[in-house]
Amino acid sequence: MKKNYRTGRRFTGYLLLVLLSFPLLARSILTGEDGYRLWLKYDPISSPVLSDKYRHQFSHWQVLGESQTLQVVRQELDYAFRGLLGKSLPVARSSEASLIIGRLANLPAPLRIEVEQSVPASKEGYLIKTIRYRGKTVNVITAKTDIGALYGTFRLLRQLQTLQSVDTMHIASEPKLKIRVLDHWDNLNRHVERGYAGQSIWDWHKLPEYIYQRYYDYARANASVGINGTVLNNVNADPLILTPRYLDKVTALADVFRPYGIRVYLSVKFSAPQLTGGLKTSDPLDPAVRQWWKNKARDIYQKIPDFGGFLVKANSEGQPGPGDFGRTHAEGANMLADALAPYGGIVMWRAFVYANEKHEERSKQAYSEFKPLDGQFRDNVLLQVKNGPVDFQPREPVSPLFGATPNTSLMMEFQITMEYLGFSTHAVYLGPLYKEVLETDTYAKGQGSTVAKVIDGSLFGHRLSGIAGVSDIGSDRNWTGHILLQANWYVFGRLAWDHTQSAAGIAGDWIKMTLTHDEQAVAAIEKMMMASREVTVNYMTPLGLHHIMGTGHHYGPGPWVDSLPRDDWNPVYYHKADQAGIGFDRSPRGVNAVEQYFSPLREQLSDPQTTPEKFLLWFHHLPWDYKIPSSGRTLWNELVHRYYQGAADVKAMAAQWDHLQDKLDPLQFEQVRMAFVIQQQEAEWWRDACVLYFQQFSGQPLPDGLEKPHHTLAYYEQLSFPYAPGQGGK
Ligand code: BDP
Repeated sequence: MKKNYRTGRRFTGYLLLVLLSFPLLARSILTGEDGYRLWLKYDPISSPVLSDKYRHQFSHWQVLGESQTLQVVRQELDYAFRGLLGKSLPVARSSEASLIIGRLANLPAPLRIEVEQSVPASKEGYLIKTIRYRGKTVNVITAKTDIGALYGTFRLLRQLQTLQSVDTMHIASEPKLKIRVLDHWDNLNRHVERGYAGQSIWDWHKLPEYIYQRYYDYARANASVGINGTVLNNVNADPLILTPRYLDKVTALADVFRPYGIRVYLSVKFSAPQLTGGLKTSDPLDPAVRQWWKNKARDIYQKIPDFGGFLVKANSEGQPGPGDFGRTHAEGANMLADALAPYGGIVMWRAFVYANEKHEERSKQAYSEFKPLDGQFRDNVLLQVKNGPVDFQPREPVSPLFGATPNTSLMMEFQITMEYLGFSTHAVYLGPLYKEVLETDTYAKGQGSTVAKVIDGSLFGHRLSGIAGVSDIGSDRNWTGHILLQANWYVFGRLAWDHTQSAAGIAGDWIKMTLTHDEQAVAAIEKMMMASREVTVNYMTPLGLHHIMGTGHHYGPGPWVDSLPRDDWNPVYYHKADQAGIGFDRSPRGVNAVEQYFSPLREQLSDPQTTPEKFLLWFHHLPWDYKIPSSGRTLWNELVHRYYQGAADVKAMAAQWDHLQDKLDPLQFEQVRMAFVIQQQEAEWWRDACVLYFQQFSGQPLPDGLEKPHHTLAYYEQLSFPYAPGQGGK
């Protein structure tokens, strides 16, 4: 009996183990696309008709020339054809080729004469053209440079990846912005400040010898969307990066990236001459300091002849800068610019400055600091301005600096990483945010003076132009911690190349290249992506609220935080909720931040009635019973409505995703599904915490019929997250 009993128990134990491990086993062998291949999957084209067509059209191909870049073209094309079309297509001699790729100068004369008129003037532009040549149909990809030919090649591949017609192609394209960089906030210990996708992809310890395949794949992905630069290290820079040992490591990466048209840049610490150079000062007017930077530039260019230049965060959030020596930002930037100029390098000098001593409202400080310096910067300096005047919030009006410095080239700084938008578990497609900013009219030179025209140089006739995106890339298998967030890297690159493209169109391309070709699924996911940013604004910071997230790590809601040493680090400073109402009065009756904008924007934003609702509480402190024009609701009811709507929309998005399961790769599906579980919880957390907190001031009930908050306000206030990822200062 006893034995039986024990056997029985063992049997039950086994059964339990088998039953329990079955789902585990099933999960553990879930195979599929883990996201590593990004949008360059090149899986076989499912339509046999199209596949045949492409095969026929490109039956024999030839790349003219032998540079490293053209080797890359050959490899990519062969790899892509093998994947997309199921077999290698033969490489041909010119006389029989149906696809010819090469720099204009390398084309046979008759072919060159045929196409040269249509080749874009810029060095990076390309032409893809189907022509009749020697009695045959020939497709030509050509450009002024090999890099242009590489961009053209990726463009052709996109036609195939998105199943477009290639019958008679005439695609001419060139970038609207010259400098198109990713800014990595990566520390030398591989911690990524505001990074949510694992460690830094740069394994500094193993460089320069050990070169991961990932470095090449990073370069391929960037080149495929036209990103032509990378700032390898954090703006809160470690001075060690400029020491010979690290420069050798940087050189190794620059060598990997060069054939892909990607230049390497470094963030530098302004006090490096003292910290690593042994000098007594870092005063930009001191001859020894100036010489130190000149020598440093010379050393760098000896190793990296195409080095891009420096990115500098100075006199901001504790970073050293020219102000420490009584000098202006222009004097600081120009010293570095002079050191780099002989080699063609540039300085990207950040305008994200608010730690000065003026005690002026934070949103006004960058303008006050830099506007008076307009015209004082060297030609090879770009002032790098964050899109909004405070800090990468889910929504901000544009920085008033755009358009305010006609004699200084401004570049855009966007955040791609999701510091203020839910880290790597909230599905937020940033295309609409970028477009909203780029299309905003500054009225700097009358109507039509969009931010895009300011930064592309066309408004004021600047030669140098640029855009930077703070990268969301890490060493996670799927690069960005969430498959859908790969789209933000992608859309950043595509808009950097051509800001006139639509966010929806780019999303559509990305979905087809990354997720599925199923038409219904593409349409559903595109719709979801396009709505996603507004959804998140609603459950985090509706109606112009901003900077009410948890302190330090910026994870989750923290509108109650009021204990930080500087006023303008505290969420209470930004929402200013009290019994009378909520919002920050930046109108002429308040801190008058609107004065920094051009007319008629200034007047429009001065009056709540003419201020777009999305910016209402950014510019105005309004009573709780203020009537919201579009809905007729009171401000309190509208606020609550938005919070609830945002959370409900996330639920709907998650349900929509579940619905698409059989149209998607199992692994991609599952990754996003799990992230949606978290996003739903966190959207409700945001909603409940904010509504309860603001309710203390409004003193009004929740409108009828709404689900009760899950916990008390006290519960939300005591939550703490010491290990939230991505924090600064690590
Ligand atoms: C803030 C980030 C901080 C960055 C800073 C910057 O919280 O980690 O160092 O921006 O852009 O948003 O310099």
